[in-house]
Amino acid sequence: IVLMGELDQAIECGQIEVHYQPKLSIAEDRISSVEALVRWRHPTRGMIRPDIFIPLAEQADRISALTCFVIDRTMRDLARWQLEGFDLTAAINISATLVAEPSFVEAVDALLGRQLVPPESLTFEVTESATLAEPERAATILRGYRDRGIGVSMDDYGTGQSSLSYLRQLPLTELKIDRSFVQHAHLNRPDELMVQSTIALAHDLGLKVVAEGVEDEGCLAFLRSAGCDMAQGYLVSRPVPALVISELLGQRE
Ligand code: G
Ligand code: G
Ligand code: G
Ligand code: MN
Ligand code: NA
Repeated sequence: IVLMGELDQAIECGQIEVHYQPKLSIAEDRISSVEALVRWRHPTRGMIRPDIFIPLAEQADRISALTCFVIDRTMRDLARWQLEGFDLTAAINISATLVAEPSFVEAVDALLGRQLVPPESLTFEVTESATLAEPERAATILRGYRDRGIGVSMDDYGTGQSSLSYLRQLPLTELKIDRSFVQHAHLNRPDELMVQSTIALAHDLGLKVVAEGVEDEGCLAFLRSAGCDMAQGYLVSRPVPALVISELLGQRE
């Protein structure tokens, strides 16, 4: 919590950085999207991971300000990539506490109002925990984002309590299968079945499917044969700074 006293200043001083991890469109064999992942380059503590400071920011009521910074940074970087001619979208992680927060919608509207990128090129990634606490409230707020054109993705799918039939009630566009199921899906039958059936059911619901944690070629080949739409993981790239994304996109032209 001591850290939180420094957060606003850290944002102003440029200590908060946004890195991006690509999502590979499997059928097209190209990077079609990136996920924004925040980092804090602290002057004395070194690089602080989001798992450490995101929960603190949530508790200290700073998560809205931090997320607005991440969205702003992402929109600027994405606008530049789109100007360079790349057909790219970007995803931002939205904490459970913000999904339940109607006032955050107004902050998002202010950011969209600057028209840096079309809302259709943004996706919000939310977790099951965000929607399970108060499903109807979450569905209403997420519907508002969908109405504005923003995509909504269910992150870390499979680790929570929800079922795909429950997910049908949420206005989702995408489902991300958690890496714990993906990593060994080409090596182990139960994980293979879990991934295959999740892809089939998600497609029945009209959702795009992203496999997280793809670390080797065998896994990517399995996902391709299973009809998975996108792959994310160390095989494609670790999370990297915006400049490295430009290089990756340029290399593959
Ligand atoms: O690569 P990595 O260590 O960055 O990510 C760790 C976790 O931090 C992930 O679960 C990711 O969803 C979360 N995370 C990263 N950036 C953000 C952010 O801007 N907002 C929120 N709420 N979570 C984030
Ligand atoms: O929870 P979320 O999926 O939003 O966070 C992504 C986290 O997963 C980050 O910490 C990121 O560094 C990590 N990650 C991304 N790709 C891989 C991968 O292929 N393998 C492993 N082990 N971790 C990954
Ligand atoms: O050729 P290269 O070493 O970049 O590819 C590594 C693996 O990542 C390949 O097997 C390929 O399937 C996958 N890949 C596909 N598209 C991309 C991309 O746009 N960037 C990167 N880094 N890897 C990609
Ligand atoms: Mn995510
Ligand atoms: Na995830």
